Amino acid sequence: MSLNIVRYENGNGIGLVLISNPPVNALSAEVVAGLRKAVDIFEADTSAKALVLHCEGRTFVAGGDIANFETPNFDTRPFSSLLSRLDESPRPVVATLHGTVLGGGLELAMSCHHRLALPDTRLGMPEVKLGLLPGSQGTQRLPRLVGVPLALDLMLTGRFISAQDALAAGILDEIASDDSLALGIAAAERLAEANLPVRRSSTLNVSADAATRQALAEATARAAKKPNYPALGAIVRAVEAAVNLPFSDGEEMEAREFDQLRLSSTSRALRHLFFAERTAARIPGLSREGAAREVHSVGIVGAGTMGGGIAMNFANVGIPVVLVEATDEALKRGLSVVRNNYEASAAKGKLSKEEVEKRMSLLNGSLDYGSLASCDLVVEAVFEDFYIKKDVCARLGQICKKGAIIATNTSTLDVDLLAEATGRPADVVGMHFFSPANVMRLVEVVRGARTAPDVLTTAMRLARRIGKVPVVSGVCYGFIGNRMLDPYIREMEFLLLEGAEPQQIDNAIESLGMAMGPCRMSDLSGVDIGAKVVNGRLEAGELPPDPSYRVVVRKLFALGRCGQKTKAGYYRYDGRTPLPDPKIVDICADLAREHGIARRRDIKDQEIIERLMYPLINEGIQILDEGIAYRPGDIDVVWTAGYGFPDYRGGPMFMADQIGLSEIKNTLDHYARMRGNQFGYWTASRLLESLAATGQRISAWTKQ
Ligand code: T1G
Repeated sequence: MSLNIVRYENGNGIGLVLISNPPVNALSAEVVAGLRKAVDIFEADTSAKALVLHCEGRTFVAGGDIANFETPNFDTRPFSSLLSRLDESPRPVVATLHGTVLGGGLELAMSCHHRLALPDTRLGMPEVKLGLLPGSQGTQRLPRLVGVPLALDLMLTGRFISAQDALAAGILDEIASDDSLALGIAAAERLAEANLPVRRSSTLNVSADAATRQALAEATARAAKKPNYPALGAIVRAVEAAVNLPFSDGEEMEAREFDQLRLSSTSRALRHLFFAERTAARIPGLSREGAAREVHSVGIVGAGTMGGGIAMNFANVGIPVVLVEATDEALKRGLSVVRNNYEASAAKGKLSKEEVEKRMSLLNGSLDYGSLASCDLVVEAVFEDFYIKKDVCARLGQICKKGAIIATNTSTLDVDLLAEATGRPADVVGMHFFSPANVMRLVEVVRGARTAPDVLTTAMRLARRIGKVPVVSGVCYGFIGNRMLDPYIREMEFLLLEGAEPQQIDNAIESLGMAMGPCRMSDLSGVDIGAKVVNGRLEAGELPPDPSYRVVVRKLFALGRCGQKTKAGYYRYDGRTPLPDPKIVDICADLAREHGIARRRDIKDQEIIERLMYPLINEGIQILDEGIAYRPGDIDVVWTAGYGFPDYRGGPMFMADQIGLSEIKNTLDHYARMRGNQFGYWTASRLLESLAATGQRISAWTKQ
């Protein structure tokens, strides 16, 4: 048989199944059908003494085709029954592994009798990251091969393990030095010749010892603490079935759990984000293989919190960095902060001491801008002040070599103006990292009006190379994330003036799943930072003509209440612990009186959620209409990867479709009536209005 995707051959009495479904040999319906046909032929091919399963391309099967799970009647059982046929085959079945053997791919491999892998193969069960559990006997075979504790660890974390660890654990039978196919065929011949009973994972026993019971108890307790991730409990129940029930009963229970999880809101949200993060890397009108510039060395101006964190991202992947500061003292301080960060990772066992030194050796400090002249890309990460950044950009425009890219890390300033200041705007792009820059996955890549296509492509690829999730934004105040944050924080302050307290607001928002409420977040990032931006925009005449707009942050700053760093802001602090502070109530009451804002005691959590989230969603839809963001999924990636938005809700645009755009529009209208709409705070964007009126979803929208 010779279908493009799955082929069966008989080479010298050994059956060979070759899968070729780029890019990752995902188990599409065609692959499963092709596999079934190939096994039919093998079972009828009496001249074949054994069978070898092999994949062409970059990896062995990397899992089920995630897009398939949306099809209404998707069922894992046909694939599972195919695995049982391999497991029960009277002739040996060998799997030859390479690349990333994940999910359904590992389930396919575990149904075979012998598994060999190339040394750099990685294996895992990442279904939990999609809100699923292994749905094709994985929860039954893995515990039988490696024991319950490790099986639970792998399935509950979704982490990958190396071929060496998989060999030690009992998943692999051997590691192939190079030609895994040839060695796989040799293993098949050896097993056929030996004619000994093969190792069928379904027949292995699962130990029910104390370690098993303890692992199950701990996993059950942990799963109970995360009700928004139902896959955790399902995995534990399926592994318990592997311990207590016959294989076929455990398999059926697993399939039922899968069927439920597949339709769960959490899994649908996580599957949406899986593709959204990858789609965000695509730039409309530019080929994915389009021209890009080489980046072998990076310069960073500013060794403060952001500059140091940014530098670490490049050193982490072996790119040398020149870090430039104005004074030796600032440079030394910046480098010592970086070293402390690395040493903290080493103390947790995440890095070896050698790795710390290797990365530190890639960071070279300098007081001389001239040392940036040979860098392929230079990031300016100096203080968020237009005139300071403009001067730095002008100097970089002169100093950086021809073809070097100049990236600005600004979070609020006009990238086009900074690009013009360099005198070479085509070489300029925004790369807005999020603090802490060595931890947060999001980078907003800001496409200036004159940014050259290859510069944009380079910035996107470089962001992915350093392990970030890049999203393209057009030039506007606050780009995507901070612009949507503006109405969210505006309403937080108005609610404080109207009588809500910080802890009520934060608790309501954190009950929605946000990692941190707005008051706690403001105290952490610095009330002064927020106040300076607001005061700057006030001076520039960019604020609404509303005297009560963001008066709270400006008042707190004026009182020196800058947040955690001054032990008081929206809260008072015992160390890093925020505690309700009666003074904030007095401050807000006084401000309310000054501005003629009535106080009330009937503010409910639902009102808080609606008044913070719906204007945020409305602004996001406006951003789409303006073309600042390419797609709704891009906005979801920004908020889940950069602002602690709960991934199990898929992001603000995905959540908007769950709420319903008409409901959002009607609620905005409600608050317009209740609060007045003199400054347009509650005006629905044009696009929201039209989508709501026609019953459409935002996730299906694309800019024509
Ligand atoms: N299904 C569909 N498409 C997939 C895919 C998958 N499982 N994995 C990758 N892709 C696409 C991806 O969208 C991108 O497409 C391209 O491949 C390269 O991916 C039945 C139910 C394998 C480690 O969760 O972790 O098995 O953008 O950019 O960085 O019990 O992809 O090029 O058009 O990520 O080198 C379990 C998910 C599924 C693995 C490669 N498996 N994939 O990383 O490339 S559920 C997973 C990954 C399951 C069974 C259960 C990574 C990777 P495009 P990429 P990469």
